[in-house]
Amino acid sequence: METATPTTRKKTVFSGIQPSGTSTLGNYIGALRNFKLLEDEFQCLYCVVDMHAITVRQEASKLRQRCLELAAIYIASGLDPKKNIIYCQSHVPAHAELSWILNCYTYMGELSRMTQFKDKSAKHQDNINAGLFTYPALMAADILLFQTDLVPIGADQKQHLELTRDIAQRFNNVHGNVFTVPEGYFGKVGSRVMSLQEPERKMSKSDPEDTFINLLDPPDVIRRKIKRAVTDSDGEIRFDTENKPGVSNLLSIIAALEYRSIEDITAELSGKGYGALKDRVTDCVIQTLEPLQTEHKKLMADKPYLHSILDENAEKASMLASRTLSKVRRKVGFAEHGK
Ligand code: AQP
Repeated sequence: METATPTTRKKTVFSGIQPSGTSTLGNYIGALRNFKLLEDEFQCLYCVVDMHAITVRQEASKLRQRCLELAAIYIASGLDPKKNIIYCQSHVPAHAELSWILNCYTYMGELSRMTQFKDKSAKHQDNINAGLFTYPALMAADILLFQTDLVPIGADQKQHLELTRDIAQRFNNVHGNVFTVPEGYFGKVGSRVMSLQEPERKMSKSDPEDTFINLLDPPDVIRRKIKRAVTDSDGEIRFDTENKPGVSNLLSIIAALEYRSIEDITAELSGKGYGALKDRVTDCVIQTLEPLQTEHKKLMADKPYLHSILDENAEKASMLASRTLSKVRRKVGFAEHGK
């Protein structure tokens, strides 16, 4: 008689980026470059979260284009689309369905404490919509749908992940062990890359152009933006986020991109001027982005290929999602159908 060899399930990773603009160096350092590190050990799902993007007004034709652009960025960053499930959130309706259910397990008080909601409502006072408010319940659905173990994200998403964990535990307390309670995965340096113009604020793709490096910026634009980056007037290269946020941000960018410690980079540049610091950051960013940009250009020239990847992977994601969703439907008491 044959004995079955026990199969160990690979743990699951889920993360997403909004196609609300072209991704920034912040998205790259805080999230994207960590994705590749996980692809061998985990079953990874990397999502283009277009449903999150419409919590802020988007131009339809641009959003459509950016979804493809972001899928191409994922692949150009080195992710193998056969190994990783790279897909669009709106192609898998299970995200919306679970999100509705989880809305009913999320409290208004919790949602109103979310920093991103406060920041974005201040930025978009003419459009403080319910989707912006319940964004974290959709994010919880994204993650919990796949029984995710690990979520590689930047520091700005920590609060949303905490809420996801709370929602999962709350649901499990009522209905038994339905959801895996996920952990965050954060890089050692660079989990919060700051704006080049206001280094007290995080770098964001929907802020004015000169505040961020866009991953597809050509070298001359990168050089110009970094040259204009805000520093301070004391002229000393030292890491001190409170008193020298601009200089500290530039040091962190080099440290993160070269996987070195901040102390190491500071020692290397100590005694030099801010011009030298900026040249060093510029070279390092250009060098990092060059291969990604070359690959991205090739991919964008083959849209049918990109569409085929997204279609294929949406199907895989839907299949995985349906396992969790049917369990959830049963647990909450929805009537059976199709029997
Ligand atoms: N500045 C940042 N430093 C480090 N990590 C960052 N992330 C975003 N900004 C930084 C991480 O990138 C991933 C994708 O983020 P997102 O696009 O889903 O949403 P976001 O956090 O709201 O990013 P943006 O660029 O600020 O987008 P907009 O301007 O549209 O709101 C997440 O893991 C995030 O932590």
